[in-house]
Amino acid sequence: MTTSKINCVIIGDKSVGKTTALMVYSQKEFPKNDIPMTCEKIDVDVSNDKTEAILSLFDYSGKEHLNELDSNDLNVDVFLIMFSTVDRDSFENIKTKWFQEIRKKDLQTPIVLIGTKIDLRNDPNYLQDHEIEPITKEEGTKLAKELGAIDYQEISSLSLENIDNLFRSSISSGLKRKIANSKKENCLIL
Ligand SMILES: Nc1nc2c(ncn2[C@@H]2O[C@H](COP(=O)(O)OP(=O)(O)OP(=O)(O)O)[C@@H](O)[C@H]2O)c(=O)[nH]1
Ligand SMILES: [Mg+2]
Repeated sequence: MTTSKINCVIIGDKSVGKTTALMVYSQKEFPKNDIPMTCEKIDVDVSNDKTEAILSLFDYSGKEHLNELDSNDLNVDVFLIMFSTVDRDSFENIKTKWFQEIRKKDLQTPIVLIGTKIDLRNDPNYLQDHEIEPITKEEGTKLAKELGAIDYQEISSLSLENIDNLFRSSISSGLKRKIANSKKENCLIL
């Protein structure tokens, strides 16, 4: 059995919880100590009975621009774009910044849209204290459809809600993309 390598790039505004989500997925608990700005790259063995696969997660700081990233060299199989469900600016920036930066140079690679920190969205005191109008599941789903994202997922790294499901679905999308690409390459050789 050959091992597939799925390259997954995670982007989104500063502080939406990208690094935390990766750390929680790979370590299965909310980080107790300070969270680094990025964990740069984590490789997770996601093999099962049928497939041997490594998921390579590339983490970028929200300060960066995708233009500055070498996404061609990375051979991205799936992009995860994250916003915080309790930060409307981060939601608006999906459409005006992150989505455009991806599609400017890459029309094909699948995108999964992710709303983070749903534990805070479910906390009426937090919403009231910070005068936040949270982003609803309907709004997230609508934006994902509008942008042609293959999936919309909501997570909480604090309660671990939906974390495994998110990465499972991303692996499956990345693998499909990889298989489609390798078929194309084989056709070219023929
Ligand atoms: N309540 C709650 N807090 C979270 C969650 N995920 C992350 N945080 C907190 O949000 C803050 C920012 O998290 P990071 O993971 O550093 O965010 P980031 O998107 O990597 O930010 P940059 O690297 O600056 O782009 C930290 O204080 C985390 O503890 C969550 O699901 N729930
Ligand atoms: Mg980070």
